[in-house]
Amino acid sequence: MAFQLPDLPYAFDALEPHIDARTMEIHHGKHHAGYTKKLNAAIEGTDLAGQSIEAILANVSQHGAGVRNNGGGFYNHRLFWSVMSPSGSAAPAAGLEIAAAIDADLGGLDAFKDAFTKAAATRFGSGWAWLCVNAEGKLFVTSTPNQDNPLMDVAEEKGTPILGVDVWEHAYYLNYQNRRPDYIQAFMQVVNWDEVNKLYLAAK
Ligand code: MN3
Repeated sequence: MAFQLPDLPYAFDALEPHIDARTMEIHHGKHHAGYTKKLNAAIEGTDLAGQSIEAILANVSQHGAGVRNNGGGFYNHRLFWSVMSPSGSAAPAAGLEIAAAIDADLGGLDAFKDAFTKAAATRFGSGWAWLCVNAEGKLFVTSTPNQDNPLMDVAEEKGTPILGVDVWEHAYYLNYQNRRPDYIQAFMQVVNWDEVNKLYLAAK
């Protein structure tokens, strides 16, 4: 069964003014659709067809660049849409387990935001910054180049992503041009912490 481009869980303009509608429309309808289509083409007729995306990424070093780039692109954007929301916020509700974990593992919300923002701002060229859960169930912040992610066996730091921000220019250039830090700040205003908390509990 082929991988499917997921519907956006909100309208293209739902994240304005933080993320503009035209960027969302192109990003989902062209970029994510493209990764999904090319992933399906890369695995069609191989023993990867029918595997979960997580299983494919876990052994991605054994596959070609098409599987690495498009498999990562498929997974990363699917997570990205889900961790933003028009009802998102800059901080998790105090009662959520993720709030306590950020305090315990990362030294508090401000320290997390500094680390995450720095990881996103300093990723040279194209890539992603991540909040992840490691094998011991602890949170860590990291970044990866291109469409790589921490599920991949090629990643420097491995774990399960529960929050990710896309810092490819296609994610922000129409509205923010070269001002990546402004885009990162805007992203941080629309984080769907309920979803991040759900992903945290599932990964832990
Ligand atoms: Mn993208």
